[in-house]
Amino acid sequence: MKKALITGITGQDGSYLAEFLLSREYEVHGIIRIASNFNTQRINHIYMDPHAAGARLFLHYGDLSDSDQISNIVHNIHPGEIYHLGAQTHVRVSFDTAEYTGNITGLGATRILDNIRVSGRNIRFYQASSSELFGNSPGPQNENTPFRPRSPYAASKLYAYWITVGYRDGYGIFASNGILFNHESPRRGETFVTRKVTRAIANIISGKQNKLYLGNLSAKRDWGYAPEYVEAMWNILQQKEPNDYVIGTGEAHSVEEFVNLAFEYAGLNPKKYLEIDKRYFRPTEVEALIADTGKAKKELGWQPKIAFKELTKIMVDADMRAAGLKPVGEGDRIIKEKFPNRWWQKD
Ligand code: NAP
Ligand code: G4F
Repeated sequence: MKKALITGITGQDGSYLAEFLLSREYEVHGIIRIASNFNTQRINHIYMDPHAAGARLFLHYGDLSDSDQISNIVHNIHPGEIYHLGAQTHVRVSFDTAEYTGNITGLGATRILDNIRVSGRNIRFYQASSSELFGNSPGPQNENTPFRPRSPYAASKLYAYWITVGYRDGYGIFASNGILFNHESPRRGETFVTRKVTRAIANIISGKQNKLYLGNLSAKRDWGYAPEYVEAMWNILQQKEPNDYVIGTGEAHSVEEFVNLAFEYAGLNPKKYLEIDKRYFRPTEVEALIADTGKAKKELGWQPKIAFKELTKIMVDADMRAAGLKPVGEGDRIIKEKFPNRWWQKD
């Protein structure tokens, strides 16, 4: 049985990836942080009592700041594949927590890679690199576009990107970077802009919120659908040789477009609710990200099915349902049509 270790298993991508790997008959191990409240909401539906016959999902306490814990986990599990997704992932917050972000988002990768090196085992390593690496390099961005990071988060991811390349070239480790553009879903963290908007819509209709405060509306992002992106991660580790790949949709839209589309889909006029609050602006912004995914299409055969408009509808429907409201319905229909054999449970 194939065995995988996922850091960041409690996050958006980690939860989908765990579900995907279980559907492929993997034994899945995940690292979770100790917290004073449960932080496993996104994986509760796949959790199995480890004593139960046939259990294939196992959770281990660990923190990416603690080399000893990481070392014990890697040593005891002997995974064939490690998906390193754990990180402080919020760009705006990284300006307030620059050193911490460097420690977790940057050095965390070294802590894992060095364990692979010392173990001498044949372990494949996936680094969750980000389109934030490109910063203000003009798009469309591909694997040869210069990196110009614009935040402590992006600078930390830059370090992790190059340490991954370094361990591949220097020690022959199968280590690959997936340079993923923004990907969203009903499981997206509530403080990222798409989810903040779709939750606000459900709250406004429920009468629990009457204003939505946002920052820069003009920034453009290449937004895709997270379940499709975790399939790309797996695909990257199944290649003959390690390599680095850009993953995105090839379409860019502004935050303002997302807001307008989501509100109008739900039958609301955004002008009535939207306010700008300076606290959500960043000292340095990444104005436009758009992926050139030629390499991924050619070498991985990977192509997304969900584009911007569909993603928006899927997210609004899911947040309406979560709030106990009747979804508009198009998002649900799109999922049914495009993924008749989907491997993830309904959000
Ligand atoms: P996410 O939802 O924010 O999840 C982050 C995960 O990292 C959570 O499981 C979190 O645990 C864990 N984590 C944070 N600090 C940790 C620490 N000190 N020790 C151990 N675990 C820690 O992120 P995501 O959207 O799934 O993204 C997954 C990865 O892809 C991240 O590395 C992110 O930077 C990268 N990425 C994401 C995107 C995107 O658009 N989503 C695009 C490009 C790259 P808790 O649940 O306990 O907080
Ligand atoms: O949703 P965001 O916070 O995502 P951002 O900064 O693009 O980062 C996400 O994607 C990266 C991949 O490119 C990942 F590496 C990273 O881990 C994370 O998942 O912000 C998107 C845009 C920004 O331009 C921001 O300034 O939305 C703008 N924005 C406007 N108002 C806001 C808000 N962002 C947030 N979070 N909250 C607002 O109120």
